[in-house]
Amino acid sequence: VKATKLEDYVSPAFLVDHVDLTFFLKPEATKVHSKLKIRQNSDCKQSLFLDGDALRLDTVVIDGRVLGQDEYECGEFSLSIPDFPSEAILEIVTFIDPVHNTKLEGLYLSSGNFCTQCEAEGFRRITYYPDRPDVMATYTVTVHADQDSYPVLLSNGNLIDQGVEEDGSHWAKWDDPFPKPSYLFALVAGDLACCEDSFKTRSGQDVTLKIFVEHGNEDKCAYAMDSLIRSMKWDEERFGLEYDLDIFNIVAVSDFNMGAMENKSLNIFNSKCILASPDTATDFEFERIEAIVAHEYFHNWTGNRVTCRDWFQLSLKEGLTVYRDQEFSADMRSAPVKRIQDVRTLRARQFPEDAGPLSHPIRPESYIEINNFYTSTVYEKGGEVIRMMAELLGKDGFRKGLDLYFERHDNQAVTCDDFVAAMEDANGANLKHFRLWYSQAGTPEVEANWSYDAQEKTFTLTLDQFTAPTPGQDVKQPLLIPFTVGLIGQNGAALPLKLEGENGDKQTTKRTLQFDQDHQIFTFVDVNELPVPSLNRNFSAPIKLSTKYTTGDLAFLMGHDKDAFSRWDAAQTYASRLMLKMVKSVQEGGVAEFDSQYADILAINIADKSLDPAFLAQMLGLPSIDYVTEQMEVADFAAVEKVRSVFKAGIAKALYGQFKELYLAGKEAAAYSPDSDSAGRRALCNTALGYLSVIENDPACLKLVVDQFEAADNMTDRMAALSLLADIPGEEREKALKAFESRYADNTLVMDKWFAVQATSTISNALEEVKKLLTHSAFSYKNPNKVRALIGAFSGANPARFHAEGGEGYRFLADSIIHLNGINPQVASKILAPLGSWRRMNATHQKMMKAELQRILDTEDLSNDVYEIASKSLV
Ligand code: BAL
Ligand code: ZN
Repeated sequence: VKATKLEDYVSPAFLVDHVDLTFFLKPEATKVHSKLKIRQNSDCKQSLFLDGDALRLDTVVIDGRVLGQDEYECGEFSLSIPDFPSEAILEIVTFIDPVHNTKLEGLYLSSGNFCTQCEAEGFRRITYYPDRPDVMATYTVTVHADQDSYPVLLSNGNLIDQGVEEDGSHWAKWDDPFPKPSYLFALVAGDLACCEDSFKTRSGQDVTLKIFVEHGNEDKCAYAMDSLIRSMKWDEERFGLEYDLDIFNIVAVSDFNMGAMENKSLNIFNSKCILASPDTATDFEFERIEAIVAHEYFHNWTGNRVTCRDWFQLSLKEGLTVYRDQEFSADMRSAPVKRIQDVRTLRARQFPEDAGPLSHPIRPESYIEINNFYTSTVYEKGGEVIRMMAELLGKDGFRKGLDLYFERHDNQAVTCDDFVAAMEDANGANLKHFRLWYSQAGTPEVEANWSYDAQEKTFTLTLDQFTAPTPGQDVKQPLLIPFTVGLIGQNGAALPLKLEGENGDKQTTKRTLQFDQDHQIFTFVDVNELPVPSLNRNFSAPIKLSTKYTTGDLAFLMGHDKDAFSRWDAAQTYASRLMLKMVKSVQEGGVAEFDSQYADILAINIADKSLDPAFLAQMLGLPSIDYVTEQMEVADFAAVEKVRSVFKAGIAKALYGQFKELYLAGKEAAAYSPDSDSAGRRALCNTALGYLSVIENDPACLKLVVDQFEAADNMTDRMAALSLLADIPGEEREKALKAFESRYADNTLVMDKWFAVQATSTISNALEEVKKLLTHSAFSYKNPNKVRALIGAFSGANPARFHAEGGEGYRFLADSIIHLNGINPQVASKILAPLGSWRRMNATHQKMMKAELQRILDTEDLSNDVYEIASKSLV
């Protein structure tokens, strides 16, 4: 198996100026006629090389002349034509088989409708083509299909013609005037309902907005449409970016490998990222829909108008677009809560990835299968890298850099270096050292120490950074870390921050230090009292911070830090520290005793009426099992799960009265609305219910949960109650699961939640239940959402059951991956990661996990996707 390497990049030998595609859609044998206007891109004569996969070649024609079979070479994954003219029209006819395309890459059928997914390398499964992002062409696409079965025919750009044939078929012709790489090509044909709205751009252009869904789902598009309109307006206001065509279409499909895809003017979405109604979607899902609709729309500029030169540059468009959608959500909702949620996700997904066998820089240097690099590192850490640049250059400086980037590179395929160069040149800045974030993998560990000199009135902050070796990178350099700090005085006031040697009277109480050496000392002067430092405020850099905070300091920050993120983070640090102490005690044969001081500080937060309910809900949320376990030398998920539940019960008992009050007050709130404030109130109310639910031997508390489940008028409250009940064995649990199942049996997306809630349950026989559910009529290995909801949720979000003593969790995951390898390799390799965490386990678990990885590697016909992740995980 051959790896593709960044250092081997060469520009394409031939370019394509225009693509003219004609499709005759048939489920088993779709005919694709491709007509390419090609020209040579280099001086030396070369063969024309085209990518192809799972295609049946029919004819090849150059400038009207049909080629004989000896005039080209057709391999399993390529078509090459020697002595290709320096300019020519190449026509190729191929046949493809969409109905048997279970990989869901290229053209396939979902619920009887044709749709495509071409990123990263799916276009080669439609026709022979130089399938690489630096070949950008304009496209004209004509789609022919049976009119009754497929009344809606869509492709990129504008509809320029359509007609009906005598044989019952009809056709539509689409033209996209913007040059684009093949990965942005899209086609949809089906029997779909449509919701329509419009948007006037700030320069007065009317844009028709359409969302196509399966019939019966028309009532679940309103939130996605509203999110789209708000995204379009926000991008104009914040970044001066306007939409550039008369039509913007979104299609929601049930079978989709990703969340959504930004094809030019024809976004295709996983239906779970579009469809929402109060009865079917939780607040979390409404929020995710808003973010993903925005993300895909924002790609129109950051990704489509300016795209990637090669797939190593994926973070050029993904990191930047993640940053943009995060900023959008922060403006639409509570910015501090959004930041906390994003950091939670980064810590839960990216930090473990960067600490494990699959660690890679945000701009990887080598891959076997590019699908494996749509990772949390490329996306979320990539977003953090952009955020750090914005922090260093300031809001206006960042905007100037982005303006220059578009001015220089519109309609081009470029690199991450081009982006950083635009940021530098627009600001007269030097980001040479900062660029290391693109090439160096691993999460930097920063240790902060400090001392206060009461006589000199100086506060000395000493920072050390260290990044552990990662695969292929033994030696690490110090990074430029923007480290935002504040000093808090004894009464909670922000103290002025003046560094030694600085002149002037300018007083600032928050500043970002440029920390760029292994070891660095910052001395603040004129500090009139002993402060508590607030560090890496708003998570200014994606690092792991260790400090010498006393528990008193942490309690103080939890009550006084004006930086909401750091206030929350102090709670996470404090709670983890206490839990780890309890784990140690349990492991040494003692008992896990809850330290009620922690509850006392939470009580102060609950009493603080100035706190936004959504933020208070975050303050009350405990660190996850994974987050706590990650801080152990040898992971012991069972012990952490046990201790965490004792810790939670301890808080619940200590603050019983407060939680009851919070809960009852929350229930009095106004009628349901999906808006951010209402969602925040529900989050707080359900957090309180979560605590009440763990009070043992209190039928009144259990009744609260059951009553909420039965009386809920929205999915957030219903699901919150169901997930609490799912952890409490007994009759009420079974009754609720049955009721939910019969209520939503016809709603495939809601059934995913029903699968996931059982897969992540803490009950002891969760795995047996999961195995039984594999035979449930609503489950299908062919639907990625189902696989992720049941198998992915069990192995990725139920750590204590997955790492069960006997290794049955590992065997189950390996069996599932081996089965899925033959159906959908992309989905199979995406759920493999938990097996790669063996290094952190004890010897017995290590052995079992490695044996399962080996069993996967021994599978016949192993896909490149699975091979790459399994082999790297085992090394
Ligand atoms: N480009 C793949 C889906 C997304 O990141 O928007
Ligand atoms: Zn994206």
